[in-house]
Amino acid sequence: MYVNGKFVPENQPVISVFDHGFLYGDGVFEGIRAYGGRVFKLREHVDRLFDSAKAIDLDIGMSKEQMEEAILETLRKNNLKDAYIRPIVSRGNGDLGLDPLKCSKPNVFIVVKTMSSLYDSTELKAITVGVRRNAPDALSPNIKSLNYLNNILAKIEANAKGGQEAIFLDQNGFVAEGSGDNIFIIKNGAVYTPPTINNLKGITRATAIELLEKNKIPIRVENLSLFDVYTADEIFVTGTAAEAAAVVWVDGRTIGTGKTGPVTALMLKEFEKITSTTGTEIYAAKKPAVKKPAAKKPAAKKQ
Ligand code: PXG
Repeated sequence: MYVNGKFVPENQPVISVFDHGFLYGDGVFEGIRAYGGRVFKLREHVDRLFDSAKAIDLDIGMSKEQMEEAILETLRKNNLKDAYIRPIVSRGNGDLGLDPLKCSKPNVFIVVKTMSSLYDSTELKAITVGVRRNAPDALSPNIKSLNYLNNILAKIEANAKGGQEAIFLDQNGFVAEGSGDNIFIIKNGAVYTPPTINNLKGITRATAIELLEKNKIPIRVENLSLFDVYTADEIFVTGTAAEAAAVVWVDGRTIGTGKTGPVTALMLKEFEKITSTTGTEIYAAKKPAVKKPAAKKPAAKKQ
């Protein structure tokens, strides 16, 4: 993995107990996927990482180009073509007090892993959880921060109530998102998703909207209620880890036919197509010098 400009074995301890990301969740992260040697929506993820950092007044200390190159180089060092990529930027080492001014420089980590699918099935049961999504005026859900306790609480509740995914409502009772994915509802041939005031500006969400528009399926961004969830013809969730998955059961109600519906099936197919044909090449032809030595050491430790 990448740690502040160096590559180190992934099992090597690299973080201090004084790191404010560890102590307070004071930092930001991204979750990115590579498919068949290409990183999907790399620039969009790096843009969001920098926006999250800006929102918490954290200077990452490197350019977006440098961040992209560090991500690609970490993948090359590990000879990965299909991977889950986790850039993490914490406020850095401080003291046991809250004051971020005590942290002189951020810590930057990039962890890469082979990826297996998130859920056992692409037909999920979801539970509307009692815990509300963080209010935008408390901790904006647009910030992909290292403090995911709100999401973990939702997941705990969904697990306890027999669901594979949680559905969050916001403080006003509007549908927000899942614990790690955005939500789409299909009714009478049109697709609906909530505005991003109460959820993460998902990159898969934006891709899904583009794909729906390309297929001339009406897509409307509006506030949704639990009534809309329970009476939907289909529901799907989107996320880098989840990709697109059907939600076929919510709080004891069967959604539509209880199987993956036609719009969700189309999205799954379109998503497979776009992830396998687009993205930033990891092993671009202009970098043969990097590729060669990497191929010579098959037993290299994972970095
Ligand atoms: N909402 C939240 C709260 C997320 O964390 C998404 C939506 C989807 O965004 P993208 O840009 O990926 O389409 C996310 C991101 C996990 C896991 O293990 C999921 C995410 C992040 C970290 C871990 O399920 N999803």
